[in-house]
Amino acid sequence: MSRPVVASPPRVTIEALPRHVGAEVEVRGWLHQRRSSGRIHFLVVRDGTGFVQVVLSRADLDVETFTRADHLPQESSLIVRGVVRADARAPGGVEVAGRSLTVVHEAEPYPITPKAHGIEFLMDHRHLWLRSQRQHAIMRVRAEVLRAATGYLEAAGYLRTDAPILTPAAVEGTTTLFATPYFDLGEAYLTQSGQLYLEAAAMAFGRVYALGPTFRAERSKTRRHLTEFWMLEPEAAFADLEEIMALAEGLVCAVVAQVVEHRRAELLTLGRDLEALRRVQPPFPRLSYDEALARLAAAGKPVPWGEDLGGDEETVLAQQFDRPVFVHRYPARAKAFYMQPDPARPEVVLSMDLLAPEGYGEIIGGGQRIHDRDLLERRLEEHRLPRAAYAWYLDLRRYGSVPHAGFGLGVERTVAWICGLEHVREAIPFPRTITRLYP
Ligand code: NSS
Repeated sequence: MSRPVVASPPRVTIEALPRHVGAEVEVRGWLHQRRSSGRIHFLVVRDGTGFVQVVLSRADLDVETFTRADHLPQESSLIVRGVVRADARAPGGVEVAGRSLTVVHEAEPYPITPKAHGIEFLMDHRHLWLRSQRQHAIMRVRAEVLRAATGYLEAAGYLRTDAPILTPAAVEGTTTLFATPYFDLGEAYLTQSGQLYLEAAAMAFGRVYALGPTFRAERSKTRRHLTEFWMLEPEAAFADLEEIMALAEGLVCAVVAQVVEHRRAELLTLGRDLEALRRVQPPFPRLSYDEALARLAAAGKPVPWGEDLGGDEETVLAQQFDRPVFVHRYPARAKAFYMQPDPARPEVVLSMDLLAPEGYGEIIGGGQRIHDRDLLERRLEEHRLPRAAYAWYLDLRRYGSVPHAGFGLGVERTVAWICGLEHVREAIPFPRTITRLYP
């Protein structure tokens, strides 16, 4: 067996470079930026875990490679070998003194340049825009939000069960359904929420949750609306509105705390005010719908009793507090068919929305579900929903029905708030809105 004369250096991610100071390593990635003083070239390389400056000296490379390095277009893919040096001024505290450079692919002129581009141009190039430092920071926060949130629910005894995406019926009203022909069975709809299936799973397993894409054919063109977004939905048997509000409060506090702890660098890259996030501590204020209306009237934004609150109203309310605020007990007629009426006041339901601070609006919606079969049947009729499609859902009220509650957390709105983004479209890798299906 032949052995290599010189062992190749270990392949190291940029994130791990500080643990290899003084050693020779190999880094594989893409050229982000470069500049040169003539005798020395500085290449900023990214590999998906971070960015590092590679210093190439004429003395260390053959003439051809050294010359080529000064002409490489942005986003060319590279393999660099070199020695890791501590450098207090460098981001991450290290740089690499390059000893060899292999160009894997020389990129064509890259369309996204350091000059400012319009948002539509960037969205048309979303498949490339994702490579930017800003998008990298957002996606890492998004991943941390999901890790923290699912970890919190798992620790609280919630079992991940997930829900179907193709469904026969509406959850959140029939006006926002995406329909698709479904073989010989008529139409199927893309799910608006996994809730109905989670209620079945909660009666089977007690505490459950789902995480997946949900869809709304919503004609809203606001900075808070996507047509495809991800929802995290816990559901608990033997639970009421108060318990599910406590779960939402604990979940949001845990998520924000974990992001601030583990993704501080990313939040700073995004220019996020960490103090605002550190104020996200329990207890969150809890306003009834009636109290919310009184506050809105006092702020010069009167809402007639019975109407749902819109984005503007949510912003006015949320601005009165330094942390998320619950609004509970909405009028029944403003909410979905499955909401449990308040026994003390049947014209309102045991629902809750959680409004994020700083104008980000509703990030959570949920509450207690109707557990009485007769009442649920009446509600289906009032909402003109086809009974046959909900027969299985009514069954849950026939075999050991219990009070139960749950909610849905909108992942993109939560990420947009924690990152301080202007629009939810940056909080998902490939956003879908009413005007965008590409890339
Ligand atoms: O319509 S929700 O308020 N509630 C439900 O769908 C319940 N069936 C969930 C449940 O109880 N299991 O939506 C929940 C959250 C809402 O607070 C927003 O944060 C988010 O889902 N959401 C959206 N995000 C982005 N774009 C759109 N269009 C959108 N609609 C809701």
